[in-house]
Amino acid sequence: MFTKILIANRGEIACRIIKTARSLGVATVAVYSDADQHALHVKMADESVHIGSSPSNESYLVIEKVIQAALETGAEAIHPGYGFLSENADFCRQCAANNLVFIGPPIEAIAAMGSKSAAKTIMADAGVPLVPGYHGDDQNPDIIKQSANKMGYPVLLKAAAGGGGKGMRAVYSETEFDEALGAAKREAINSFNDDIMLVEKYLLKPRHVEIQVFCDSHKNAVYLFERDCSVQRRHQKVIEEAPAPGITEALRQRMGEAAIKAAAAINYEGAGTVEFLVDTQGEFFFMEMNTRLQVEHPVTEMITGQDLVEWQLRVAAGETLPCSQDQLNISGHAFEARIYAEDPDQDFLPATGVLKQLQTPLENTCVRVDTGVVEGDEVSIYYDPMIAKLVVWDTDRERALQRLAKALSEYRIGGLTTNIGFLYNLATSRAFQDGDIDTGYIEAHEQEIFRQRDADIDYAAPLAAAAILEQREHKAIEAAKRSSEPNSPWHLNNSWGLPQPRLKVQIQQAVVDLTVDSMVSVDGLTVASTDTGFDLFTRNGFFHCTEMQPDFGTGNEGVDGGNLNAPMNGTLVAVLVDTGAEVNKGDTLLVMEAMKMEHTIIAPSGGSVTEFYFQAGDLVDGGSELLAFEATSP
Ligand code: MV4
Repeated sequence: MFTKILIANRGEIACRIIKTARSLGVATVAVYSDADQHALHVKMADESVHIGSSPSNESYLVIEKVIQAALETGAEAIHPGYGFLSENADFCRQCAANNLVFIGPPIEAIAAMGSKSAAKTIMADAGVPLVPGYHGDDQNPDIIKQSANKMGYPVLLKAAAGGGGKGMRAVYSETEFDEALGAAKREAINSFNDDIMLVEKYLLKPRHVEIQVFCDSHKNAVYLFERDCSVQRRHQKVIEEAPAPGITEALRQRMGEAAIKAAAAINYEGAGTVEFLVDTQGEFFFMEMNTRLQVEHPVTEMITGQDLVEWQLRVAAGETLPCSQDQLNISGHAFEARIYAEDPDQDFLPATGVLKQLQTPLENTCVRVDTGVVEGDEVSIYYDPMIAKLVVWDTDRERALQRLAKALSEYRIGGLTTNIGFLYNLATSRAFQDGDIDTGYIEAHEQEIFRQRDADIDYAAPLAAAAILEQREHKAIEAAKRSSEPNSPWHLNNSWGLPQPRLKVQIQQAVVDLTVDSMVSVDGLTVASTDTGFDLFTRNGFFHCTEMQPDFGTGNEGVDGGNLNAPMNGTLVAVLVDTGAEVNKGDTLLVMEAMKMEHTIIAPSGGSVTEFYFQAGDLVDGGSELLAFEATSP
């Protein structure tokens, strides 16, 4: 086993790798950019080396700097994590040239999987099922079109160098073909500087099911079952799970064995993921192979009880696989939700800012939070705005999903916008609970997930009122405890002596006026205070709420020049105009404080206050006349 390794990454995956290395007694070296000077992964590592300024292409992606950091600290091996240099064949070469072990697959395997077309040719030769199509070197448009016509439409054009849906075009008829091919090639050139195209039969409503494989340098290979990553948004995974819903033992074994064949075809070593599309008939087709540890690997760890980073370190150090295939089993069900600093209501615009509040759900054997940030850290513009991966396990899918929803409702993040509400709505949506998922899930259930429907407001409004009154009750009790007169009736907050309390609340985009004639208590309701109001997590989904000052009016609406009464018991805190001074309709005359909120009393029309009956600091009973007002003649 290694004595010291360098982690060529940052954030949650760097912290995660350091944890396992530490458990194995392996010393760790972190690398960091200017922006990550105080980052958690730097604090966790035994040593750290500054490698450049904040932009990734001036730090984490600079091969020479990473290699230099490893050499100067005496690290024997480098773990690349995912992203950054993790699938960069040149980086692998330079590690080897400097006698540094690259904790990952051989260079040839990375190179072989770098092109979708080349990968498909290798897999076809290995007997791994492919989607019907063409992925040849002859890029004559007529050849590609003939293949499409022969397969029948719809077909999918894909860039061989592509990924994440870039350079991909669906074609529904021959008449569309030429334009679609041109567009796909232009996008491919712009994105990858390579416009080699392949064409496939377009599978409708497919599932993205991937198999975790592991191979050592002694020709041993196992699969650690599957993960379902179908729930994606614009080719970014949102929630992943293991095992995949609805996959039979027989299909699982067939896919696992096909994945092993794929790995063997490229003499694979280390952790790898073979991605398949599964169609509505239960047939599976090779999509691509990832030659790195995936972001979503924790769900596999939760159902198998294996530490995949430990496996990586052992295999890279020349050891044999820790388990044989018959020693691996699936236990229970796991989900991973990717918590992001982004605004789902602004088309998932990345959010930046300081994490003023950051409290994770209580972690235990069933709840795991992989994160690279702590309260007070800044989510910057330089890197992927993932805050954490929330991973949960339970004995079956239903219980695991309940645990996910509960954990999401317990997450407290303040200071920037997150996707937690979106994740909660997704996790509690009916079809997701039923396991009825495919790659189009989010688009197909957008209304339910984004919950912009006003209909929900009727459901949420009384809950919001209950939350506010509950919160006030709690504050009143706390205030009484701190008071020299704890039994004073002023500390009561149970609408004592008040007319029906009125509340004004913004719920999502709707503003509602509420007269609350009774507390509403609903089981399964969680209220989370945030810096912009409070969040309701209910069985009908997530609602962000902001309390607004209710418009109490004057109590003398329609009475021109009438006196103005106190809308409720309270304290007069400020008189804002002089007696006799001319005022306009709507001008603020005085401010009261009641129910821990300020209430303004405004001029009902143009005119002047002829007399104030109270002064600042006075306690005022609800309904008392506050002042005499003389309207100017219309
Ligand atoms: C497909 C497909 C349907 N039919 N290929 C999307 C990006 C890349 N991973 C491959 N992708 C797809 N390839 C055929 N022949 C549908 C997708 C697809 C998809 C696949 C997995 C997860 C999410 C997806 C979202 C949109 C489309």
